[in-house]
Parts: sequence; structure tokens; C-alpha cells
Amino acid sequence: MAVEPVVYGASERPPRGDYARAHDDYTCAQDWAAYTTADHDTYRRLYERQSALLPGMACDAFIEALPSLGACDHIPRFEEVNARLKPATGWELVAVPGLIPERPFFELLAHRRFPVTDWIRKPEEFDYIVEPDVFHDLFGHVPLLFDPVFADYVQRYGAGGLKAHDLGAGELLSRLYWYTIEFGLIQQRGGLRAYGAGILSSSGELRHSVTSQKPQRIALDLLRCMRTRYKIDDYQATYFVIDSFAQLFEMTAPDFTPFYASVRSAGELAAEASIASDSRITLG
Ligand code: HBI
Ligand code: FE
Repeated sequence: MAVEPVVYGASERPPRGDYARAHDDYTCAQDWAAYTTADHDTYRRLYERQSALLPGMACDAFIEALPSLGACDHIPRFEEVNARLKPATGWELVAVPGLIPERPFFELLAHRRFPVTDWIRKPEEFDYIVEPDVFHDLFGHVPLLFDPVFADYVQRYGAGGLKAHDLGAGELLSRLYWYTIEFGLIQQRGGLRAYGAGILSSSGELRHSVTSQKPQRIALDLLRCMRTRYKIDDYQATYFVIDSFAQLFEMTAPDFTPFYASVRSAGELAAEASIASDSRITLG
């Protein structure tokens, strides 16, 4: 069944993936046999470069779980990852042709099914790609799905997303996704580390987010976070910092329904805004 592609950001850009092969829930089969030698080589080179950058920059849970992805010299078969992931946390990877609309995206997460784009960037896009590809989705997102508490957070996020979508608050909640699952920082023994997939799959932003004096770092506060717009085409101006995945999970336990009204009445903030109530974290 053919489904409509979605493109975030530049709507004039033609969608990359082949949505004609997707089912009604936007999942499709990972056409593993269709990857070329060059595709596998791109994955291997990205994996090699990125894994070398992790010590001192990525959180411990990510570094510990990374080998669970299996092969680093070719694009893994999602089924093989699932053979380890399902018994670990009950999550399973499903292939998708690319970005999918909010509602089906939340629906998959709420059922512990993580959508992974199956195509890989071209060699000339090695350093930068606008849409998520299999390297971002797999290398960036999947290791932390092996962490039981983080895995529960992502499912809770999906369930909350379904509710938010029906309340017309999907955009507000998507800022929480952005500033935690994509660009989150965590304070762990030894210092500040990255846990967000957008950071962990980017060679430039990893160092920037953890070591640069340029961005501001603020202790995660839900209201502050959901008021804040974000950058889709540049390094983040603001990063939100958590103490633990347990803190993140507990913070998102309440029903957000009354909360969205507070976010709306407090008003939007620019990505680089700084306000008096911010609890700022400085590099030690
Ligand atoms: N689809 N494949 C895919 N990957 C995403 O990260 C994604 C998506 N659709 C919607 C979406 N993200 C956003 O709405 C999130 O910010 C919630
Ligand atoms: Fe992502």
C-alpha cells in the first residue's frame, strides 16, 4: 500500500526514500540485498570514524552497548540486531523508507518498535546529511535502546506523543524528543557526556556539544525545553542536561495534558534564548 512521504524543513526538497514499498504503518522490508559494496563501505567508514571519537564524549551506557549492533564493517541486518535487542529490552527495529508522519511515528514507539531508515547516504554526503539515514538511525539511536531505563523512556515518549498529537500539541512534545533523544547531554561521573543520537552520529557536533564554550547548557526543565525552538541546519545553540535516565523517565511520568496550556501561555523562546530561571551548567 502506497503511503505519502513526509519531508521536514525544506518542503520543496523531494523526499529521498521509496515510500511506494511501505505498508500502511509506514514500515517496509529492509532490502538488505540491494545495498552495494559502496554502501557497506560508507557504513564501515562512518562507524570507524565515529567510534574513535566516543571515549570521553559519549555516555558510558552508549559505549557499552555499541558492540550489540554487531557488524561494524557492513550495514547490519535489522533481524540480527533484533535477535539481541528483543531479549534485552523488548524493543525491535523496523525498517522505514525515511521520515514518517508524527502519528505513525509515535504509534511505533509506543509499541516498542523503533523505525530505522534503511538507505544510506552517498559518499559525497559523508560529513553531512539533511535527513536521517541508516547510519544515524542505527548507530545514533539503537545502542541506548539496550539500556532498560532509556528504553522505557522512549516508549513512554511515544505513548505521550499519541496523546499530544490528538490534543494538537505534537509540535510542543517534539521539542522534548529533539532536546533529549536527539541532542541530550548527561552529567555522569567524569563529566558531561552526550546521549542524543543527533550528536552521537555527527563527528562535528559531538565535540562541539561536549567541549565548546559557544553553546549554552541548561539543566533539563520540561517547560523551558518545550518552549524552545531548535535548529535543524546548524549545531544546537542550547543543550539540555540530565543527571540520569531515571530522572528523565520520572520527569515524564505525569500526564502532560494540562502542561501544554502552560507552555503556550509562557510563549516560545528562540533557540539561543537565555532566561533568568535557567539553571546553567558550565564546563568544569
Ligand atoms: N520519522 N523515520 C522517522 N524518524 C524520526 O526521527 C521522526 C519521524 N517522524 C516524525 C518525527 N521524527 C518527529 O515528529 C519527532 O520529532 C517526534
Ligand atoms: Fe534521529
